[in-house]
Amino acid sequence: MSFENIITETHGRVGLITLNRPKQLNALNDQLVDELSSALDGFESDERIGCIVITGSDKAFAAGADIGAMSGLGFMDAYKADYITRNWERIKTCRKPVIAAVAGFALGGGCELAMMCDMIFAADSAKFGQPEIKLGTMPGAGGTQRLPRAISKAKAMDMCLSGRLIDADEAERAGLVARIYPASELLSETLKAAQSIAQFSLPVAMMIKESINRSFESSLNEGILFERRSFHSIFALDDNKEGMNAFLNKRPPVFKNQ
Ligand code: DAK
Repeated sequence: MSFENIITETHGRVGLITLNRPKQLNALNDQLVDELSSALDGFESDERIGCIVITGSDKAFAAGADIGAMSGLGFMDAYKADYITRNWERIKTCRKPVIAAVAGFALGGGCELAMMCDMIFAADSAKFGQPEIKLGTMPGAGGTQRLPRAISKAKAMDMCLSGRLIDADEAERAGLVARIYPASELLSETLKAAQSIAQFSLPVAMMIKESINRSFESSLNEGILFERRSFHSIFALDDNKEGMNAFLNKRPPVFKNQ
């Protein structure tokens, strides 16, 4: 498929999606979000892909929703069109692991997009923020919900109410970011990490992701029960036998994703 606002590539078992509206600092409009959703559909259904990376440019992962496109909207326009919602949800429902590789600005909807991914690797140049309040609006794609879960109520309130940006170090200290790399190494290191995840058993990786995500939606006891049943079911996989036999025979495992 050809896209106008994103670029897709495959690197071994990794699907790479690069947001590509450089003149608008990758501001997110309907078309970009539709394309992102189609690209995710493609990588999800491709058995050769085991992990997905979403990235932007050196200057911006994404500087938020497209303010020009939003500025003319009335309540009824946004409500009737279910503004942005439908395809944003596609990222949330992705079952394969997704890493956001963030350099430069990740603001507003851009920060929310990064948080919808399973983890964020940041360049030392990254800046995260929810500056919507400065525009007379509020986070609308999960910022008020995912930030407090990721970084505490105090930091979430600070970011959303002051609109101030935090750098990569502060984001890592707060727990928003999993790893930081020098900007020039961000993509290569992220692809390396993604390759490493993608060579493990895909059903096992998917069950780990599902189980961690379940922890946000359930009590501890229910979550542990979910984890235990998933763990039990993994004994049915050929990959489970392969992983353990390979260890016992001192050889690398060859997973077949079944
Ligand atoms: N939208 C549209 N264009 C943008 C943009 C944005 N968010 N951010 C930057 N641009 C454009 C600029 O207008 C400029 O265009 P030209 O003037 O060259 O034509 C170009 O990108 C370069 O920007 P600057 O000249 O401003 O570059 P600087 O380096 O000086 O500053 C900056 C970079 C990122 C600090 C600055 O551009 C900035 O503050 N941008 C706005 C950031 C922002 O406020 N973001 C939050 C937007 S509100 C929802 C889901 C999500 C959302 C809402 C609803 N639903 C599910 C319902 C999300 C809302 C938001 O994200």
